[in-house]
Amino acid sequence: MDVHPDVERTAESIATMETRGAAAIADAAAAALATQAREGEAADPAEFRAGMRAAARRLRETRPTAVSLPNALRYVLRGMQGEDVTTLRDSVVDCAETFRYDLDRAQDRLGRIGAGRLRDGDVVMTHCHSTDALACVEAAVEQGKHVEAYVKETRPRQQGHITAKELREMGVPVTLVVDNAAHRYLDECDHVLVGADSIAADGSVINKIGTAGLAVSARDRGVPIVVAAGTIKIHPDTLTGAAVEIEHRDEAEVIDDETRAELGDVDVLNPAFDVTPPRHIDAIVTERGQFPPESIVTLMRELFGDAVEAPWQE
Ligand code: RUB
Repeated sequence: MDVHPDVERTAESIATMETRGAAAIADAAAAALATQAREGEAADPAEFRAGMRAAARRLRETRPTAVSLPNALRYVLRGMQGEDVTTLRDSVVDCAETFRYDLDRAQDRLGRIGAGRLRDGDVVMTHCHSTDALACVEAAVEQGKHVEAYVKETRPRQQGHITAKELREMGVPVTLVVDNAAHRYLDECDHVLVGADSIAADGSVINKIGTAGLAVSARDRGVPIVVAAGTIKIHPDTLTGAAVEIEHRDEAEVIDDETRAELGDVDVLNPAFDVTPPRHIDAIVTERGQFPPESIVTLMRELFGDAVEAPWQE
């Protein structure tokens, strides 16, 4: 079944990482489902539902690791109710709008909770670019606290540059460091502050490759590791033992053609995410409060129950 061209464009933009970061991906996916509902051509309810499922499948296949994407699709498709096309359409559009509004509010709330951990004069170290993590710094700055940041550049795609720019816009003094320099500067930091793409039932945090190593270094230096992640990042499939799939990206992100020709026959691996075990994490800050990683499973059960739906399936 053909999906709306806007769904195709959104899927493409997620796959190529023009739209990136778990929260932004979830938001874009919900918006695309609303467009499919509003503008998709469906002669009857069965066709409408099939079109919505096809759109959700197309969006879901783009990137595997950020659970915010299937969680967004689940939320919107669960709200698809009605016996005729008009009612079905309105229900999806309403639900997508509510989802996007709640996502935004959740990040504001989470930011205020996370800001509570930051004291006037604190220095944070960041990895990659996380809107949830930045919401905590922004709220602290709004509360009048002076916060400074060491920003890891985050090879290979250098999302640290986005973080540096956004922190500067908040007036936060920024020092950009290469990833390998993190350990060297941790003694000058009061917190490591990162986001998450998924949180597993045991409290493991799946985030940009390099997070796990940073957490080990931070433990070694006695610097607390705070994960800022809305509950949309909670991965319900892990309740039943499923592992989170780690995305591997093209080697072209790591080496260019010239380097490839010089190096000859070498394998290049480019995993986009890694898994930080709960013992290396001090707190997970959500819009529902902050949790020690081991207690995330209770929140997960409360939010998802034990049965995880896959409403995009035929
Ligand atoms: C982004 C990344 C971010 C999380 C959280 O990886 O790892 O830390 O997605 O982001 P990529 P947010 O650039 O590969 O998408 O807090 O904005 O949801």
